[in-house]
Amino acid sequence: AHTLLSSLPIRNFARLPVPCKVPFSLVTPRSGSVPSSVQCMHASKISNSLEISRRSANYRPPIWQYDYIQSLRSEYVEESCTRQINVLIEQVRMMLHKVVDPLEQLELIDVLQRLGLSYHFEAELKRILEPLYSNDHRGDTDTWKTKNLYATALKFRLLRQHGYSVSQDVFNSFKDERGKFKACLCEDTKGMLSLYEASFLSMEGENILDEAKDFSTKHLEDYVKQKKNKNLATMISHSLELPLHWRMLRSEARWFIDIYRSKQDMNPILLELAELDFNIVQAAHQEDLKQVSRWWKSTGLAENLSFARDRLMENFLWTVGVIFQPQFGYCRRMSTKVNALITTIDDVYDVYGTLDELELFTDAVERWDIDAIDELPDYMKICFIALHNSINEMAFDTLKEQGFHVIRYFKKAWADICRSYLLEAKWYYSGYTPSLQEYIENSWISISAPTILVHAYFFVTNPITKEALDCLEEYPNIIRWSSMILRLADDLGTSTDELKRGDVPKSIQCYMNETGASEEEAREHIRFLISATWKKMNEDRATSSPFSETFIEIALNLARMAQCMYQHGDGHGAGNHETKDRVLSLLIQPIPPYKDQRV
Ligand code: LA6
Ligand code: MN
Ligand code: MN
Ligand code: MN
Ligand code: MN
Repeated sequence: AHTLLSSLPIRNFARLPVPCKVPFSLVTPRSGSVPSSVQCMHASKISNSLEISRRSANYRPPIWQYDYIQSLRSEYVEESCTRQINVLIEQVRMMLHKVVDPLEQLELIDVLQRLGLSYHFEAELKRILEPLYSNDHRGDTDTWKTKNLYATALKFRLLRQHGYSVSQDVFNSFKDERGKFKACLCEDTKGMLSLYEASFLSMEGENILDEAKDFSTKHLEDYVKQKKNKNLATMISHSLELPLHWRMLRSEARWFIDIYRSKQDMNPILLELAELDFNIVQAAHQEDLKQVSRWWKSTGLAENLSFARDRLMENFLWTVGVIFQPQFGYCRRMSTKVNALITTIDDVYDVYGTLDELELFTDAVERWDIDAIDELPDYMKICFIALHNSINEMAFDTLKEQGFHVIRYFKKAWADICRSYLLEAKWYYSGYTPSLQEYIENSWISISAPTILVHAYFFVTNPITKEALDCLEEYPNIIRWSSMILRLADDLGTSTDELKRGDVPKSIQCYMNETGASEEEAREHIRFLISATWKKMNEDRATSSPFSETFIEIALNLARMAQCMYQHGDGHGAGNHETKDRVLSLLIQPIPPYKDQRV
């Protein structure tokens, strides 16, 4: 066993062509540490194929059973709902045409977005925002804007969200002669909240927005402590927990519909539309879920690889976070398959497989050749064929529909992720703790976001362009930043359990090892890196790219979904009550209509 371990191919790490470009250089310097000498702790685990002792993650069984999923029925699939919603949509369209006051226009847009309705009115929103943007740039001085922090920040946020380049200087008029935000602004809590939300659309180096964030955060925290206005305090606590710009859209819509219902100036038409739309969209999601759960059952992976997480529902929830609009059902169903395969294969590498087996599996994926399965143990044969069949079938869909042969992009994405998994397995078995930088260079791939996003590109794009494909192969920045946030959020939520069961040191532990920081300091640093990455993502989104708005939104939403899933620990794997409640409120239970409650 000793020889096996000491001959672990540390040197061969160089052969692994995993990290291409470094996502970005981290704040800490690279440490000079080399892989620590090998310990024989894990020797028994890989010594003899007859007595392999394997790790176990003791994952809980799934909460949501196949039969339960198949039994889901929604009354919102009916024709009468479609008729009713079309009437309401036209009423709101009229509303959008009638409103002329700029602040009222902005507020209407904000409410529509929060209620999850803006996807019906994209053209109208553009028609309103365009002149609001260009008037500023003609030098018109709207007094409402320079005097009103709430309105200025709201306008700034909405314009940036829609891709307009607005300078942070719009906030200069709220500063005093010493360059600090004016103390009197603290009285304006609504303005503070608006400023706080706007500050999350910042890019690197925008110091005014950094100050705005600190300034508003501090005052909002104070406000919550005073317990004055309960409704406002609820809104503020929610924002302080996670800003709007970082939130999963569906979850936010569900939350905001309840808030909106009890608002004094609530518009009943908007509320009725929001509730009906939510329920109709949910019904469409249920149909996707039922279909893809039949696929999951047919793979037999849950029974045959019983050491792995059986998380079909959670895997589906990710896709709803990534793209919720009803017309993207194909993307949700295919992405759920990708997620389920990733979740399973990740456990093969992290929990169950021996290093020898993992080498073979990685090789099979790189070759993408069915003949490669001969040498694999049975459980890996099933896993490989499920992967091979499912992904080839997706590639076939694209070939059929677009005449485009995409398998090489899929293959590369799976080879990249498996190589990154293998490197982590080698680190684990050799007891090596990388520097944070070295860890990140590999783990932004091993978190699976590049694989998810490369596949998603093909699920939502027609026609596919050569320009985008060239960019995709190299993993464009938008994919890197999204991956980085997913990785760091996952580490915050899962690394405690991972280390207990035996896994590579994650970002938190790498940073602690490198700097001597405490766990809490390390976590703080990781949260700081998440913020820094969001700024890069905001910047990237503002520059031109060969990708559609839909694809860019998918990348952003993946990061948002990660922050939602790991907000209270491991929402993906552990089966915690937060995820259970989220599944219930987003995917299972319709909103009881407001009208019924009035009767
Ligand atoms: C997280 O598992 C997991 F399975 C993911 C790949 C997260 C995102 C997945 C989707 C959308 P774990 P590791 C399917 O925390 O081993 O085990 O990379 O990932 O830390
Ligand atoms: Mn894992
Ligand atoms: Mn892993
Ligand atoms: Mn993890
Ligand atoms: Mn809890």
